[in-house]
Amino acid sequence: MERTFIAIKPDGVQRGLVGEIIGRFEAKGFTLVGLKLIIASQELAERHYDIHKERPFFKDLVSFITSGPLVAMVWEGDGVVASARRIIGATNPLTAEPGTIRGDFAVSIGRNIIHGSDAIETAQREISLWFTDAELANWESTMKPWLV
Ligand code: 3AN
Repeated sequence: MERTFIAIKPDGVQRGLVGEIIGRFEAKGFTLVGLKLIIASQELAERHYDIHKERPFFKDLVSFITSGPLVAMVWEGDGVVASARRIIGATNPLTAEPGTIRGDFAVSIGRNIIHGSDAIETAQREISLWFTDAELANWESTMKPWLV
């Protein structure tokens, strides 16, 4: 089953948007398989954003992402990587469509509330960076017994 890595960045947590954002993924029908509130270390943040290390905003990006608690999550479902990107909206919140998370709640590219993996391979790399196998739920073996 396809999985993606989603992080509600420190600005989203500080603005009290955690419930709203999780609700959008739940309502869409994706399954939550991993969730934790953490303050990312410098090393973890630099590894996560490794692809941007030559960009002029890299230092600010790492300092922002390590500045406070963030909510790291793994969501599962058919087509979840691409669908989550559509739910999140464009990188620049000013051009993100209304109805997307960034379109509804943000104005600044440097404070755009949420991260979502951009491809299946990226998702696999990011999930193993942020979570151990033991921290991820295997819904197939538990069968959601509380829904029957
Ligand atoms: P996305 O998060 O939509 O995949 P990326 O991967 O291009 O976008 O950029 C990663 C993060 O880097 C963005 N979420 C944003 O916070 C930051 N970022 C991207 N471009 C800029 C920029 N021009 N100035 C400041 N921060 C940026």
